[in-house]
Amino acid sequence: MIRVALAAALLCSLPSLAFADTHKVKMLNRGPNGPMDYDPAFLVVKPGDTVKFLPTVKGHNAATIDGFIPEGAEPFLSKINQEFEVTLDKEGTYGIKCSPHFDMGMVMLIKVGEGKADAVKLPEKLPPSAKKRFDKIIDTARQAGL
Ligand SMILES: [Cu+2]
Repeated sequence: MIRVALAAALLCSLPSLAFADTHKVKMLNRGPNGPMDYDPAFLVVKPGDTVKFLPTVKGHNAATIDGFIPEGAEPFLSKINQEFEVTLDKEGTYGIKCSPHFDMGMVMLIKVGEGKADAVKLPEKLPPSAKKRFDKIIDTARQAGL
């Protein structure tokens, strides 16, 4: 009996695993949004999906921005020039920066779960170029209906 219950519990948890996706993000010296860019710079993913950052061009990384991740989410910091994978479980908005190019506006947004770009609340303290890029990313996402 216990064995049957366990098997049922396992089966019930399988669908979410089976449909978890991996999303690739290129790190670039120049991208669709300008110099020092992530492509795409706005991602909508499901809880449990994985985001893979690709060192397409040398000199970049991906790190969470302090105070700009969902409550209870784990911050992360990848090494420069290295491919990096992170699985995002907590729903909400993740602000991502490239550590060496944050001041130049190399940032992106990942939305985990429901919600539109309009609902993204930017932190108050951001380098001006990062704020400008976020505004552009949100505007583009809004126009695309995201
Ligand atoms: Cu960079």
